[in-house]
Amino acid sequence: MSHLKSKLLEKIEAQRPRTTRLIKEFGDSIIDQVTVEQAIGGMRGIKSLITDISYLDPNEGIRYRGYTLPEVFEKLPKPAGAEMPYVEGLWYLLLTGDIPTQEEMKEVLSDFKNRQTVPNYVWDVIDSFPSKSHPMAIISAAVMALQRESQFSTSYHQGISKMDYWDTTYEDSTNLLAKMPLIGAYIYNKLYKPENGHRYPDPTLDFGANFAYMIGKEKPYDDVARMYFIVHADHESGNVSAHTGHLVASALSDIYYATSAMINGLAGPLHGLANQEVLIWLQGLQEQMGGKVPSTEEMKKYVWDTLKSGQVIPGYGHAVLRKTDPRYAIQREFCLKHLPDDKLFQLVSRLYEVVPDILREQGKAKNPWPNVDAHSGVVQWYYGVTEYDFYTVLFAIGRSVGVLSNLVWDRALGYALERPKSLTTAMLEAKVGIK
Ligand code: HAX
Repeated sequence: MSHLKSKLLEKIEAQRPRTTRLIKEFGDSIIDQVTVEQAIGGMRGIKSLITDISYLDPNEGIRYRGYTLPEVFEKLPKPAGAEMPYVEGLWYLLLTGDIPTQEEMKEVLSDFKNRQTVPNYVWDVIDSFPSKSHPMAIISAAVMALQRESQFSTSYHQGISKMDYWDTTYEDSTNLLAKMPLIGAYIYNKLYKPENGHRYPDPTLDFGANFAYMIGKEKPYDDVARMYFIVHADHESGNVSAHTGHLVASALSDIYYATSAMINGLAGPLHGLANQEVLIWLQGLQEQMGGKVPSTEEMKKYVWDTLKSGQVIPGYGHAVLRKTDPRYAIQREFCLKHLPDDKLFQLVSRLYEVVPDILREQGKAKNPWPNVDAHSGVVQWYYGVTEYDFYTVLFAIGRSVGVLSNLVWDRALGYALERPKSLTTAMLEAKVGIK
């Protein structure tokens, strides 16, 4: 057993009695109440999911295993000469709660390399997609095709003990995660850069650098890729992608079914696709200006026109956050260092000075501040990844790190089949006294 896996088992064994005790001794304790508005309004804020992988504070933003994002970037080991840490190190951190040492890091890196072989039928599935298919549909299908490789599914049907479900789920999860950059890069090259051909990973490179290499990008895009995958990895359990993954896996569907489903949820414009929408929206502004830099008044008008036409301002607002997203701030810092004079970056920065006041004045959005998606497209665009349809695929690769580590823990702690209760409208009316 690898060091990571044995450490994980230790942590699982230490954690199990805590979960059992909570259910057995405190099962009836009340942790929240549900209002009519919450039941109709997308269950916003109801405390009914458990994860130790990450926690989202409305004001502070996300913490991974207790670490803020700046701490994660500072503490995780980095490849020699790199500014951003190993994605594989984040996998270690999310699974165990510990920052890997250099020695531990080496083992995880080599484990990932041993799991990179993608069966040919996956390339066939990708190749068979008709033109103009969205890359999110393609990656979802590619992950789905891999389901036949599931060790969990095989061992479940052989009758393994519930206590061991985590083991094959861990194997499946690491197997899939190691392949995600290869699948993403193949889709990118097929759709947008056929001249790159089918690039196989370089065994000397890590997760982020290999992705950069396979899509034909030079340094510092390897750091961009690492940063991008890490900031998008996890946002606790209630967001659409993480929750979908958890829900599907709660039926003991294996991680391939669950990850494909999480990708489908991420593909919506109110969730992951917002990063693509931001670029389209920014380009709309630039087109309207005919190449001229918009004045503050012109930007204000564009924002108001968007709102008046009944659309949302993409990249702003959040269901939980009430301050500027630290994932936005990290990307902004990167831009200040690497592309301070970029026109698109400057436009995004100037919009920051305009949009929150307008959203406040409009008085609808509970959070007028930017989220991660307001910034992510700008960085990609600068480094030549201008195919904005693809941005959510990058998000999906990053989000897999968080969702898959959650799924391993779901199995380890024996989390139950999800099955909330629904009411009819008439029942709800009767409950509040409407006759
Ligand atoms: N522009 C205009 N109106 C907005 C808004 C925005 N950016 N954000 C919220 N609102 C509106 C909502 O549409 C809602 O209007 P109605 O009452 O007419 O339905 C009202 O303000 C209250 O919404 P809320 O409670 O503040 O926000 P929700 O929790 O319902 O929704 C969303 C959160 C992220 C979906 C929302 O802020 C939004 O649509 N933002 C733009 C899309 C976006 O950036 N999505 C990415 C979010 C981050 C993420 O998941 N990334 O993957």
